[in-house]
Amino acid sequence: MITLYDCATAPSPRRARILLAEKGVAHATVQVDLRRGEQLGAAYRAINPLCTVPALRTEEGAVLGDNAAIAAYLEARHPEPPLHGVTPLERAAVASWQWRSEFEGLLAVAEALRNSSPAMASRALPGPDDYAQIPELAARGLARARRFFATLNDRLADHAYLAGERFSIADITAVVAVDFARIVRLKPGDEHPHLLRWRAALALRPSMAL
Ligand SMILES: N[C@@H](CCC(=O)N[C@@H](CS)C(=O)NCC(=O)O)C(=O)O
Repeated sequence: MITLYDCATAPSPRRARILLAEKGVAHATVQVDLRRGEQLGAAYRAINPLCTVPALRTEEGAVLGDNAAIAAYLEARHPEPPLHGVTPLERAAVASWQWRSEFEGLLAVAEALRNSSPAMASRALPGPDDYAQIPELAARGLARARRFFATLNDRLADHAYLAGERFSIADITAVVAVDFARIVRLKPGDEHPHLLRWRAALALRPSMAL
């Protein structure tokens, strides 16, 4: 049985949850308690030495330790519906917006949160090693996340979805970043009408409730 190592409250595994639902892949779920540091314990480290969620145990028994591997595997194993684009140009657009949603969106919010939250002192980055917070990065992350909201709004002014007219994995990553931003008190507002329209349209997909 395919098994997702998950944490219901964390944004990165939400990306995998939504992707599995969009692909219609049945799977078991194991919750990893990040608040109690279970990801750093010996049992989980033996499953995923990166000490992060999500991880996916495949039908073949391999463990995929990050979203990039999980997305590549699921697209190859379950090509329908295609979530990485179909035409060469669509595929390029998906790759670009996927990268931007990770770097300008998710990582910006993570930078803001992880460098300011007292609960994350010495855990400024995920993974097996401890890193001290750099308070200046919190403000920078917030500024970058605000810029990302504006970037999405501009892009969605003349496109139904981020990579064009077809829903793709880039939309999954971007929506997870936008929703995650609430944790640093950032929400789309009246100045983001296109972003709000896109978010409302995505809300109709059952996967988005996950
Ligand atoms: N590159 C990884 C990043 C995963 C990641 O950062 N996961 C966070 C939860 S959102 C985590 O496991 N954090 C554990 C920690 O902070 O120690 C992916 O997207 O798969």
